[in-house]
Amino acid sequence: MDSAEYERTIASRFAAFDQDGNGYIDREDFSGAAAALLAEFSVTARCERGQALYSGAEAFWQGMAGIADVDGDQRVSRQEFVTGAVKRLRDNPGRFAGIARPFLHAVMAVADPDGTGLTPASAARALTVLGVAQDRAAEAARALDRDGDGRIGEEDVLAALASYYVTPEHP
Ligand SMILES: [Ca+2]
Ligand SMILES: [Ca+2]
Ligand SMILES: [Ca+2]
Repeated sequence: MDSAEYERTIASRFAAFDQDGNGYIDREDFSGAAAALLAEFSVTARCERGQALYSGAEAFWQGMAGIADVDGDQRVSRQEFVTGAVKRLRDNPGRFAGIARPFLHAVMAVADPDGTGLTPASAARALTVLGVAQDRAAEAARALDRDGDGRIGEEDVLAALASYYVTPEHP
């Protein structure tokens, strides 16, 4: 994959972060995603899991801004996302996983209230709330359960996220 193609792939990920579709990734995209997830899974914002989700979302935003908000205007433009992602994450997908981890941990707690492990069905609901088309969400959720035991672990999600957002798929 040449570098222009890589940048196009990264640019296509932008829309997944720009949850409200206003052309920028900013704090509201992350807090809005947290609010939508809490509503979907009937978890209140002020309980422990709700608070963890909001602080995970804020940490994710701060990490994203630290990597990509080059001009410091508290929003990440498409160009900043492409440049930041290409320059700083291509060789280090683990860094991306690091900034996403608290949010993912909190999402999984919200979507797995009894702590028995995240099911593909719940993961698909979470992905749908985050804007993934329903059939693609179901497919992606099934793929997350790599060993087919009906449960999805945090490492499964982190690995998939790093590869989805940062590393382009190889043909
Ligand atoms: Ca936005
Ligand atoms: Ca900016
Ligand atoms: Ca599994």
